[in-house]
Amino acid sequence: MYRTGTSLWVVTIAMLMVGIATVSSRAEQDPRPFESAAVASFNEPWAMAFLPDGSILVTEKSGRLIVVEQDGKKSAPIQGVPKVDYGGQGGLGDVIVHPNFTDNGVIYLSYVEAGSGDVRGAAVARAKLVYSSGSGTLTDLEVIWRQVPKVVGRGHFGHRMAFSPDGLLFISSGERQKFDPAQDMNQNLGKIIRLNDDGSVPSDNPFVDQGGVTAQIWSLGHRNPLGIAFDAEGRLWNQEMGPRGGDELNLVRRGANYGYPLVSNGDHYNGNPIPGHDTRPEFEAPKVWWTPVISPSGLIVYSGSLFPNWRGSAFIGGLSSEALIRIVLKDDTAREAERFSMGKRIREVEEGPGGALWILEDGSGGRMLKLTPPQ
Ligand SMILES: [Ca+2]
Ligand SMILES: [Ca+2]
Repeated sequence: MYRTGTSLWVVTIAMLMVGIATVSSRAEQDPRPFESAAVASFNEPWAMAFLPDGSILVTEKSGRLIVVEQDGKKSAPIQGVPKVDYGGQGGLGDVIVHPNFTDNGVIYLSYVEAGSGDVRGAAVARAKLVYSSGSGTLTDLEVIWRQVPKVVGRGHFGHRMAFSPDGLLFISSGERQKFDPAQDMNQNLGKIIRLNDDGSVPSDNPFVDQGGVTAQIWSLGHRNPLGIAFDAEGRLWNQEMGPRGGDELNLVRRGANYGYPLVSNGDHYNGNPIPGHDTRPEFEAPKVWWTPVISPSGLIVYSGSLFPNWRGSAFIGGLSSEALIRIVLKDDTAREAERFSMGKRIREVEEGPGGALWILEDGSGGRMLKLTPPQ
């Protein structure tokens, strides 16, 4: 009886294992909806932006800005990039192109700027890119925004940028791992910032009457927002790294408070609990949140025609999750729809002309990959 029972269990377990193996090999055989081609590789690439002619601006964290052709041919490092304070999470950060680049040649760079003493903060500069046949320089460089105050440490700069459809410049500003600044209206840390393209403050900002850096603030209560993007309806989304747990995707509304550090769906790294978003409904709750975390970096809303099923979806790069994550946005809701394992930390996502999806791997030797539908 005992032996028969054991044999039955052995047979059952063996059948289960065959079943699992079958399911797993089926999953592996499922064709991915894209092919991936390596275009170029970099030293700690951080961001990219397409120029109107289809070439790509790429930043490397140590301070290099490079123009890359779609066949992978790289320019010499662009001259005139501001000196960056490189270390930890900081260095050269985001790059975006002015909506009227074709006429004015203006680009924007975010980077970490040293202060006097052991303090630093993110800054944004705009400059004209003068470029031809493999070499270029920045002219008329002007620093138009700075994190206030500069503080010690080398984390949570945020400093992603995006232009709204009506031509205003949005900057995500991290709370520099100092928690409380995200709720302090006398600092621009832990906020999303809204400026005119020259860095001046729009007269219809929500807190414009309060003056100072408060006037720059569009929304508050953010932790480390490493991606901001507008959807086809002109709505702003941001993702941000949670603490231990609680990574977020938020729909960003004018003047709203996203709760950090008073609420989070994660806890502090030292183990101290943080009340969940559901305890304080006056703070805007995330539309999607992740525990375990994905460690989001980069955000786009796809609008191309090459992947028709992806139109209107958001894409987030995953650092610790080593994944590309697709999120369906529908009205005021969002949900993770697909997660593609990429085997590397993904730092940046971009949509190219023609609708291919381009991504940057993180770190030394990080590759630029072009994703297109399978042939
Ligand atoms: Ca980008
Ligand atoms: Ca939040």
